[in-house]
Amino acid sequence: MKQKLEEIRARAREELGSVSELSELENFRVRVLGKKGELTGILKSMGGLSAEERPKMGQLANEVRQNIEKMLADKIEELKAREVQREIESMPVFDISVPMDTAQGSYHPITLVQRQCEAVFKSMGFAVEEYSEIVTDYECFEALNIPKDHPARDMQDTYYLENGQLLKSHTSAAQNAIYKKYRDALVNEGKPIKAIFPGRCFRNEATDACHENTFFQMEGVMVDKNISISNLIYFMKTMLSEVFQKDIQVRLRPGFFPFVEPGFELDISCLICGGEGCASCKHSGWLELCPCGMIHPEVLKAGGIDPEEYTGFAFGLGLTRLAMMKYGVKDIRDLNSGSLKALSQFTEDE
Ligand code: FA5
Repeated sequence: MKQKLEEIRARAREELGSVSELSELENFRVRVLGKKGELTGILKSMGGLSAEERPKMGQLANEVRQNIEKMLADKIEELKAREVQREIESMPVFDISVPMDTAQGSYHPITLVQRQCEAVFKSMGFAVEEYSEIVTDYECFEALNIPKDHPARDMQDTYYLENGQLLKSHTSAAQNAIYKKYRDALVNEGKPIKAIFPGRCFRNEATDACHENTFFQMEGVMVDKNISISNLIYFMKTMLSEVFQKDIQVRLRPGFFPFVEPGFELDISCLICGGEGCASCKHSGWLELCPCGMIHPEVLKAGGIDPEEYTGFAFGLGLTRLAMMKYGVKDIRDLNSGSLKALSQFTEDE
């Protein structure tokens, strides 16, 4: 039996050495290690051995089995690596020096308006900040004066991860971190906090011509001594006139957000229908674009800023809707469609 086992091991080594296709290995496994395989057959016949011989042969048989399993696993690895290598070698070689003969790509309309807004705010001394798309409940709600069970959460149902974090439903989720980042410079050096932070937002909501479940906003905050609503209005006006490069009709009306007091809705007259009413503006002639307001004292406190000494404004510009208005895109869903035919029309400024 010992000899048979050694023979099986030697033959397995030889056979595996010559296999060159992964598909052949399954046949080998069934033939040698399978239920009716050679090795299993030998194990079954061990009943006929003497009590003295049995444990020795049992040990050797196990050893041989483990050896063959290891050789098989190594061979699978080797052949898989060879397959990947073959695939890499069969890929077309890209020569970057060859002139392009196909149409050039173009920037997404949202990227274009985001860059335009960033340029406007940078020129007015605002820093541009980036913030994670995955945030904590504290950042997205609690730090913004929206405690658990507050009805304002219903408007911003989002997608939750198993660890309790969530995909941010608005760029306001970065406010707390921004205040903490800049408060020392504000308090110790008297530098006002001026920052914008564009980002992707997610909401669990039904989509229509002006609502997406994934869209972009651009938050802006300014905090200093004696900041008032007139500062807020000045920056909003400047941003809109620079982006649109023409007069557009806006209206400011009261709006409720737990993190500002007072709060406003800033709407623009729909540029798709000229204010007559259409699907893009839910037939109202106006599109909610940029809610804003004076930062609530509780929110400043959560960011480590004394509301007795400092005030500030915040706004949450709907970048995706701004792109719709700027480029005359009637249905917001086209912007996420990935349709190159639709999106490649927008090439200005780059
Ligand atoms: C907010 O998200 C507040 N965080 C904005 C804010 C910031 C208020 C700072 C005050 C101070 P709201 O849910 O209304 O608010 O969204 C703000 C803007 O984002 C909307 O006016 C709209 O332009 C855009 N927006 C909101 N939901 C969607 C959506 N589902 N699809 C596309 N754009 C949206």
